[in-house]
Amino acid sequence: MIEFFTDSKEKLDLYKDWIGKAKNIVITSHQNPDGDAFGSGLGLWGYLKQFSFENVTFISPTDYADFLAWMPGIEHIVVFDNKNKATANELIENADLIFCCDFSSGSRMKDMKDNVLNSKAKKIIIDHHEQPESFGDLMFWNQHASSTCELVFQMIHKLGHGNLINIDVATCLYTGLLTDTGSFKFDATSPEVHLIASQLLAAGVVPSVIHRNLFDNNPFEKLQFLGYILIKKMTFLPEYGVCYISVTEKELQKFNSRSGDTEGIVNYGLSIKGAVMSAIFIEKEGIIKISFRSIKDFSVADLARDYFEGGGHKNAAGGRSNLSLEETVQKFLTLLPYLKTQLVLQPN
Ligand SMILES: [Mn+2]
Repeated sequence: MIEFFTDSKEKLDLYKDWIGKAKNIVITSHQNPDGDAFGSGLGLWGYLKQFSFENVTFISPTDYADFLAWMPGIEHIVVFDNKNKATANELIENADLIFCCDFSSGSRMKDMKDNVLNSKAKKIIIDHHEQPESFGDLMFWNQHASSTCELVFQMIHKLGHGNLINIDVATCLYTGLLTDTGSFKFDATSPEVHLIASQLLAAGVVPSVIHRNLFDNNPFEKLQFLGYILIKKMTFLPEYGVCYISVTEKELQKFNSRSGDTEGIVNYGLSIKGAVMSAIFIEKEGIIKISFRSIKDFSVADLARDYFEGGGHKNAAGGRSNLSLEETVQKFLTLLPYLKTQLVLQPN
C-alpha cells in the first residue's frame, strides 16, 4: 500500500496551508535510532531549516549510538532524557506541525508517545513500516520503499524543492538509504534507490566518507565483543536454516557494550550458507529485546507480530519478551517445527 499526500490535491492544499502557517515544527523518529531514523529526520530538518519558521527542532525519544555522532546537524538534536524532558515537552506543546519519521506505531516514541499523540499539532507520518497506526493527519507512506530517506527525498521533490537538497541534506538521506538497504544489497534496493543515490552523489555526497564514518569507526572493544559472540554465543540449526544468538546483560557489561553496539550483529547469522532466518535475543533493562532478519519470502514481521509483541518489515523486524532470556529462546525454538515448511521451502 502506498499513500502520498502530495498526490491528492485536497491533501496537498491542506499541507501547504499548515506549513504556510506553522511557526514551530517538531521532527521526531523512533527510539534507539538507526541510520534511517536520523538520516530521514535530520535530512528533513536540514530542508525545513531553509524556510523561515521560528523553530524547527528534532527531538529523539532516546539517546543515539556513537556511529551516528558525525551526522550533519546532530548537535542540534534534543534527546528526550531527564535533562531535556521539560524543554522537549514545551517544544511539543507549542508545535504547530509534528513530522514522525521512520515509524508508524506510537509506542516507538517511548516516553514521548503521549505528549506527541495528545498535542494539538497536525501530525505527518513519513514511513515505510508495515501496518501503520492512524495517528497521522497526513501520510507519506510506502511499505515497499527501501527507507524513509527514500521517501523524504521523493517528498521534497514532489513539493518542488529538489534544489534545496544541499550537501548536508544529501548526506543525511544517503545515510538512511545505505543503512536500510544493507549497503544496497537488500531486496528493497530498487532501480529508484540507485537513481536517488546518483542524485545525492551529484549533490556532493562522498560515499567512501559516509561508509567509513558509519562502519569503520568501531571501538576496539566492540570487535572483541563481536568475536566473543561469534565463537561462544551463536547457534546454527541447518535443518531449519536458522541462526540465533542470545546475549545476557552481564555479557554486555563485561565488554562495556554501549547502546547500538549490538546493532548489526544479527546480520552475521544470515551470512551462513543455507541460513534463511537469523535472530538475536538481548537481555537489557529487565526485558528481552529481539531482532530478526530473513531472506526471500519468510516474513519475520509476521513472526515478530504474532509471537513477540513487535513488527517491522518482511525481512527485518524486531520484538520483545517479558520472559527470561532462556524462556524466550525456548519459546522461539518451540516455534521452529511449525515454521519449518515456510523456512525450508524457500523458492530460489
Ligand atoms: Mn527505516
